[in-house]
Amino acid sequence: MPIIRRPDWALPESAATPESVWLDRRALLAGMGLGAAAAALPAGRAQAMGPTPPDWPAPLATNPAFADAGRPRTAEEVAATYNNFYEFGSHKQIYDAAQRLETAGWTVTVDGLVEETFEIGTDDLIAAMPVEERVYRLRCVEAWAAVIPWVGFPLSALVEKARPLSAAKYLRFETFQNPDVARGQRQFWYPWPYVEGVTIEEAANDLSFMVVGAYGRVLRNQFGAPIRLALPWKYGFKSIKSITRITFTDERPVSFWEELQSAEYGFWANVNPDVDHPRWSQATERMLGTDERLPTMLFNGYGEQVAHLYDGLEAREGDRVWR
Ligand SMILES: Nc1nc2c(c(=O)[nH]1)N[C@H]1C(S)=C(S)[C@@H](COP(=O)(O)O)O[C@H]1N2
Ligand SMILES: [Mo]
Repeated sequence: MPIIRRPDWALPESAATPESVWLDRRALLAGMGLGAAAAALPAGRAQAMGPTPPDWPAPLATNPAFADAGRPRTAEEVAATYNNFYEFGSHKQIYDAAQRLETAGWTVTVDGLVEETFEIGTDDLIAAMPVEERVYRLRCVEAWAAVIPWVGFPLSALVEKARPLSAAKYLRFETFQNPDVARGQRQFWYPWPYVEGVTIEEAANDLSFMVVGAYGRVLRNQFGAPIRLALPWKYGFKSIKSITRITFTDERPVSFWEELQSAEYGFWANVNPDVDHPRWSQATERMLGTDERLPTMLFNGYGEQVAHLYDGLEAREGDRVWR
């Protein structure tokens, strides 16, 4: 794998965070200083990643099609201490704050253009779904990347269970809202709750995965417990955490980041090394836990499974397909 030296344009991730939408240049520079300080924290910090959840009950089979992500998997203590979860703060070390989220008794509501609306407990949902392990690459729009062994089930199985009407064209996902628990939600300038969406064809694609565990364990809160999405060919912000509602609709959902800054974060957000973010290059990515910059892959390397979903779309939507 070629290793690329950090070029001059490579902004630190603190500057690349979507939050810098709100910062003027002076504040941005101050933020870059803070980012450097955080990166220099002693290694011992990595041990504190919150309580250890129970192991996923055996048997847990790894899907052979997704057993090897082509790059070494990111160490659990690295992936679990560097997270985007703005409900708990607009920085990466939210693993402590996220422990305040109560996930016992969690339910997901499935509504909109379906034969029958229902609300189901995550435990009952998991019991009804074909759970397996898949090792997926994750590529954040901020140009960092990871390889994570998720536990979950195909979103297509949930779509089947929901029995959507033929008029349903999109799925709209919504995260919990509780500013008493998630202090980030007191930042009133964000359009809470976090919302994301996919087309029904994207949802039916085998890659779309509903995640309920990671690293062979029940999902840690900071990863978006008790249930989140993983769409490995799209920028990470599409992979919404701690889902409470899934609505089938004929209207394209407007996502959290799209509502904040549609020029930078669109609906499609497919990974592409050749289409830069307006404020930084997407040509390379830093693997978490390393200083290596590796080349970004088109569709994050999953083009064979998903490229056909976007045939002709670029002609209609231009580079929106890639942001
Ligand atoms: N509800 C919610 N989901 C979210 C986010 C968030 O802030 N809130 N951040 C997104 C972003 S930007 C990324 S890169 C991934 C990060 O997932 P990870 O922390 O499990 O690596 O979660 C995504 N899902
Ligand atoms: Mo992200």
